[in-house]
Amino acid sequence: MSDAEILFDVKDGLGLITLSRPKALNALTHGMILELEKVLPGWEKDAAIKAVVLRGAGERAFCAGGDVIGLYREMRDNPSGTLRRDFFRDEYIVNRRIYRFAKPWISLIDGIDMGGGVGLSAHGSHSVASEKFLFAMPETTIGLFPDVGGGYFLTRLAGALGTFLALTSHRLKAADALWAGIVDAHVASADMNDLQAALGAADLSGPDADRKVDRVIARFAKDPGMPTLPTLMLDVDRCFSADSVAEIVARLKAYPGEWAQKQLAALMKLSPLSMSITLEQLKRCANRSFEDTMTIEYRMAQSAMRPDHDFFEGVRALLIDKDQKPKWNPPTIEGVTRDMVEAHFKPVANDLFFD
Ligand code: QUE
Repeated sequence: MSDAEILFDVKDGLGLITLSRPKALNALTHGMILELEKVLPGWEKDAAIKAVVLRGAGERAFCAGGDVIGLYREMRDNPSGTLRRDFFRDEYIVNRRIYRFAKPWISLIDGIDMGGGVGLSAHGSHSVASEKFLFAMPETTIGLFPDVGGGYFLTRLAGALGTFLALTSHRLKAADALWAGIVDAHVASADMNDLQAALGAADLSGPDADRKVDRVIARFAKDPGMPTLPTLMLDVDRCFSADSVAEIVARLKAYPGEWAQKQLAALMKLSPLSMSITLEQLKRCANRSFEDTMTIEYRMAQSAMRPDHDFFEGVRALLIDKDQKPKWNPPTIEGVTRDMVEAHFKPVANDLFFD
């Protein structure tokens, strides 16, 4: 019996973590983030733990993102609260811990993996996706930007794929995520428990631990079928490799075929400010270290926590009132000034730096 939102267990030499808010699609709360940062440093040093396995409770999700509803409620009900300052800081510290983790970090992703969930999986050494896997970085939908290290992994994908995923919130299933390099293998949902048991039974010692994990996963891996991205990449690169949101919109308008017009219609619903800061984020984070990226994203997140920012309007319209009609400010791409974008990249009083 437990009402904990996150469960920790050590079994067969594995550190097992279960995200356990199934009714909220295991969306990450500040409490879950603090628990992770409390446990992980010890696990990293503990000789009895050879690897970490991360999973989500319930049938639907690995992790749908950060608990943005909690942030919205604090903004509305407790303007002087500290959650908005601390949530992103502590989340990004965990993202960085996973990126630098000294042992295999294996996410068994058997459902929705979006936003904050991607921050817990993509920076680890191994991500395994089932047929229920569904990936997206959907933050521009709610007036935010693809954080949790989006600036790091999205800028390392092929061509303009990262920009496309960041701006459109395009969803990927296992075959496409495997093709893109966002996950490492496809394993059937029904085989996930057996894979975990095999990892527990395996020798994962020594400097070659990651390769040993590869070999265990390979015993369970299946062909996820044909990816759709290879045929899409020509269009993605031609339309999304532009320097500005206005130029991407212009290219989509001029591009023949149904696909481009569909992307255009999708972009027209999103926060113009979100799209502009996201493109700037990707430009600034390309070829930067993980730590530099998190410093940049923390500055951006603090800008987005102002009560009049599109972020709170987006959460209100999509997740609280569910009217699906956010009133973006400014309402058009032409209305976004250079100063509005630059303001998201200025140092903040409690800047996040790593040593
Ligand atoms: C964009 C997002 C998120 C989102 C929807 C978006 C996000 C997030 C959730 C979410 C989903 C279900 C829940 C919950 C939160 O939705 O980050 O608490 O029960 O966490 O369009 O970025």
